Amino acid sequence: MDRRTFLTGASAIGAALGLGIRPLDGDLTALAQATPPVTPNLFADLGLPEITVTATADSYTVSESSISAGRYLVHLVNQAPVEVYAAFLQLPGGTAIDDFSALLTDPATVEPPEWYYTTFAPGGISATPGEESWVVLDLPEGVYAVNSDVPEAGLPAVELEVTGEALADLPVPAATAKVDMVEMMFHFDPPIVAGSQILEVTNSGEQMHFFTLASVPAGTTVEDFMGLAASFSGTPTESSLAFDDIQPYFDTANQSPGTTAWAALNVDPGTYLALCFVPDPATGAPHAMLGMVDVLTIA
Ligand SMILES: [Cu+2]
Repeated sequence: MDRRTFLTGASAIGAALGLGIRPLDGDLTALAQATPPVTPNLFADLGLPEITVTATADSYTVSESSISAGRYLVHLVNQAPVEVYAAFLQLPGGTAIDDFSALLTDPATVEPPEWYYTTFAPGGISATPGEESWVVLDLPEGVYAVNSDVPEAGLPAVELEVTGEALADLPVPAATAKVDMVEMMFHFDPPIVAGSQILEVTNSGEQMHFFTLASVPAGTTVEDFMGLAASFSGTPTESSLAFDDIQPYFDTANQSPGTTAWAALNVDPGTYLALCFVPDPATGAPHAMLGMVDVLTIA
């Protein structure tokens, strides 16, 4: 269910970024991923209950199957050979986890189910092969599909039942960087800096959003990105940015309007694109193509 493939289809640069598709020659060579530094668990002192999600080449497991509503530290351990997510979404009534898994793992699936961008999604985090990552999520009552969000991983989703009401007085992670997402922009305050930090990710908008950082060469501009993106739809471009210049670096999962999640982020100094590829329901265009893209110079 990689939103860059299953969820946006092959219609956009998002698909190209996610899969390493070269639109001009059709070569499916995997895109080299920049190697982020190891991210420590910055939430250990909060005393939050923990959910461990472990991915291997052929299994995807969640340490809990039934929990009380509340704020959780999600620990993703990726022993699979591809990047995977710990992504959470509520299954609509009547949708069986096996049916969702079948969609998730079917390489022929190119369109998400209609409910995908309107169901409740509290967020999530990815990890590169061999790495671990941490994110704090609020999980209200409901039946969730915890999933790898990557069809290439071929891993089934896992059902997680959440019951009851969360306590009112929950520990709040001490974020030193914040990103707010609305249509169609990011607002960074305080900004992301180099090194380890807690990044608070809030969706104040009306559509689903997520936050992705991709490494790009110094001097890259939004216009470079838009020019490259235009070339994917057949428009000749003068962009100095090449497809191979964009390297996935840090990914959060879909978040519904009104949600906040806290991710542990460790980032090297450099130049990055902030991107969201959730498709706009009215046009089908990924949010990045509608302006939800920024260049961040992180020092
Ligand atoms: Cu968005």
